[in-house]
Amino acid sequence: MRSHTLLSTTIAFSAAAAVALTVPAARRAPAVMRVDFGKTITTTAPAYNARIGPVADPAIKEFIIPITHDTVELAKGVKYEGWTFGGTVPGPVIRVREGDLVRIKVVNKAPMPHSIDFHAARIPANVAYRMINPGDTVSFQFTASDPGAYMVHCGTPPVTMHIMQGMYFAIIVDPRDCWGTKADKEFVLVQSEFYTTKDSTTGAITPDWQAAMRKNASYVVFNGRAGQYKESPLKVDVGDRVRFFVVNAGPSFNSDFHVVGAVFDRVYPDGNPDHVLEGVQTYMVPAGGGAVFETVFDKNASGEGLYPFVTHSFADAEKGAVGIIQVGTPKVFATMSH
Ligand SMILES: [Cu+2]
Repeated sequence: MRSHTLLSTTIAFSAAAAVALTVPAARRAPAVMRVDFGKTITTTAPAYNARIGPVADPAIKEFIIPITHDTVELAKGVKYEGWTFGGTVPGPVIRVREGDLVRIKVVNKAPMPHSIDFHAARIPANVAYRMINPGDTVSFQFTASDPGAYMVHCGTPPVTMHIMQGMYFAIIVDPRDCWGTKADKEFVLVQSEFYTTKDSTTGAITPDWQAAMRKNASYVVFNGRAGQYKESPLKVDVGDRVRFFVVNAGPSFNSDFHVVGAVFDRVYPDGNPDHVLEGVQTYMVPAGGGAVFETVFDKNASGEGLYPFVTHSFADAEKGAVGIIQVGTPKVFATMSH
């Protein structure tokens, strides 16, 4: 199982910047950042890396995204044959800036047709999002003109099946003029559901289409695995302003995002800072939507301690959509009700 972070993106950009410095300014080509999600590999253990680095500077960003069928883990010890972008569920995070030219090349290395659908793009769907047969590629580009936190997914029918099998990831479009606040830590959380059953002969965990049609989820998760951030909390420091990019991949549930023990001083529906809300307890991210949440873990308020994050639709939290934010190094680990 593989995973990727923007760390490698940042490294790639640093190398490109170093080269650019040696070229006379008059002849310098626009800087291009290239990332191949088949090669930039990091770990998913002990949890999918939710922390992301800042957006890279080059105004042209190219991404090569392989589609593969890979073994993933839906909950501790529960292996599953997922369908993926880049080998993990969710796939790698893409981070660009408003106004960037985004070039996408998707390579279908899986044994069946798939496709891709960028919610951040304004583009003819019949061209960019067409079916990609096994062994084929599709390439397109778009200008990221709308800041936000967006879903990317496979759009091959039945879409419910391709999403519940794991074919989604987040793209963040930073506003041209930044976010208006300076975050000390940033995390991406992609909520989604899995619908599974156990094969009576092989014992394998397999997709359950009927359960998906009844919206009877087996697991509801953040970043592909039930409860992973209960065992591996998201760690921040006392005093940090923390920005969460929450994308809801569905395929069918809303996400009622909430942090126990904190209040969001800012929420940007769709992730667009023009939509700012202030003083928010819970905000609903629809299936296929995204939002940005900010809070400060101030020492005089939500200071050192443990803070569960959940979908406040609690039947879904019971199925795995819950994690912990650890602020500082609390000495007493009390049993919590979440
Ligand atoms: Cu697909």
